[in-house]
Amino acid sequence: MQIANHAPIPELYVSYESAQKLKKEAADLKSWDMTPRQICDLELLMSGGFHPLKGFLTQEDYTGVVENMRMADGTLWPIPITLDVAEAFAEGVELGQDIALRDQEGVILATMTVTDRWTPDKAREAEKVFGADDSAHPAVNYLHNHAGKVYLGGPITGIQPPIHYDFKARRDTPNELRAYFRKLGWRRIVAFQTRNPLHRAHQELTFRAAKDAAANLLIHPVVGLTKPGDVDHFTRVRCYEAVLDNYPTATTTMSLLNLAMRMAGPREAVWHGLIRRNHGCTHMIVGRDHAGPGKNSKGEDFYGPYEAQELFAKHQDEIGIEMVDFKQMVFVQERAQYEPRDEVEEGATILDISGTELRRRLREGLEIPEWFSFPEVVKELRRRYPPRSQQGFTVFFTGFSGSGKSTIANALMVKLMEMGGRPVTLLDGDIVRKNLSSELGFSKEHRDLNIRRIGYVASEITKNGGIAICAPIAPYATTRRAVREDVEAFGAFVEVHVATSLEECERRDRKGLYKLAREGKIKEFTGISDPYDVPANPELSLDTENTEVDHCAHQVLLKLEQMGLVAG
Ligand code: PPS
Repeated sequence: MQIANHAPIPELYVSYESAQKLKKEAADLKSWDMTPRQICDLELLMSGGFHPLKGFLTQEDYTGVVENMRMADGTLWPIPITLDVAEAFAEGVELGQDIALRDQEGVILATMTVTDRWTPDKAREAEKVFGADDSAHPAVNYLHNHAGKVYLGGPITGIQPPIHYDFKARRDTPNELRAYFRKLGWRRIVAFQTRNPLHRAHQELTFRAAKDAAANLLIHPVVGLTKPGDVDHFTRVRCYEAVLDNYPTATTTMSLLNLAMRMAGPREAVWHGLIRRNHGCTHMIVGRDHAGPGKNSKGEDFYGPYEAQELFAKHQDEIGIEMVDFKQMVFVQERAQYEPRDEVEEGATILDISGTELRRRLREGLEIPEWFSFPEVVKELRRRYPPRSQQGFTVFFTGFSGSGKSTIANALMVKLMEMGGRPVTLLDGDIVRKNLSSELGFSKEHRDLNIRRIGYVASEITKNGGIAICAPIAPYATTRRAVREDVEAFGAFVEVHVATSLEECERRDRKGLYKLAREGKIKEFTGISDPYDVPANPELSLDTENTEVDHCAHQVLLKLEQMGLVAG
């Protein structure tokens, strides 16, 4: 049964007194520490955002949802809301048993009576729900590589909502939004779902959509989990707040939705509609490629551009919300204004900046014109994505003992400090072994641990805008690759192979270690009695045998300049 948009929606919380009591009792229950995605799902289950669901899906409901988007009783529901757990945990749960659901700090948020436990056919779920069993789809990747093997289902008793420390005043439950609409006398409300920063074209299209539908506007951005690689929600919310000032105050409001998106295109659009209906909206804007996951492993789109609109339209009455077409707005140069693309006069000059082009301009510190976005939004994005020459990065030297890594790394550090701008940290092999890894030896396991620690520190430095210079032997290619991945999540990783030959290192033998290694007095010595994987594709390879240290460091600087990491 659908609930009128101004009436309250059922929540799964018990009263305050019962919650206090239940919380104490629940401390003795077997408990499951939920993943970030499960916490998002639980919040919307408890608040009524996922109404009419009463808990994590049972097996029968799951099968119906996967196979034909319907619960066992026929209710439309397109996305499986499942509690995936580890096999070992599932084995210890009996049917009919209550379990406690905790957040990542151990706070009990709810209890669940486990009525169902089963091992799902994940390939089938991927095919039916996401359209293909292809791990290029973020939700399929999650399903196969992150989600537990077993699903538990059953009704939830809500104790308290997950705790949020950020943007508290901007988060509303469905009933809070319904009450707000009721108070303001808003009876027709268009929702705009988004996971991206809003620019002028979005402002124009949402404003126009609301005007066309003779409705008020709810900007309803997702701040739970979105597509990997998206602009983080902290930055986005600051951007949204700036854009909000550009709407007439009496017409528009914004609220943050702690949803874990699946990027399931058409099914996701239907799901978004149901969620918005529960939040008291009457209309929703659905655009081209709504909630699209990007390209599949063959480089093709997962869904057709209008599939989401078609599926939504088909179920519109049942969803209980009217679809508003997303009009693509473009800037017409001659008229210095935004117009729907299909209404632009022939021969007019259309200006547009794609997402890729915007990222390039941010990266290179290039101009982003006023017609494209609001100055406050651009300022926030520039703060978050400074040009490469202001971002953190890591230079990772690798090579034999005595190859000259430390000497060149030191020279590079001094040169970078002379240039100024960013803090520089040297993580030299010997220094790290003294301060971070003093308990470690030179077995493969210990060397890996040592390098992973260096990688972790370097990635933190990179994340926070500094320069990390690392200079360990780092003999294993796989470990170097893992460090590269850690660092590249936040900035550039520049691998420099100090390619001094073993013969030359041994000839120099500055610390007298090669002699001891040859005599067998030092075991597992790199190059003598332990392996060294020569880097296959380093950003730079240095020949120290015929080149001065100063020149080697200068070559690294030139490489950094070429990569745009330091200003030329
Ligand atoms: S690793 O493999 O990256 O963890 O090594 P690293 O932390 O860079 O430490 C290398 C320095 O330790 C000294 N040393 C040895 N090196 C290699 N193998 C063995 N068995 C060994 N035992 C001691 C050596 O002085 C290395 O210093 P560098 O600065 O590389 O010359």
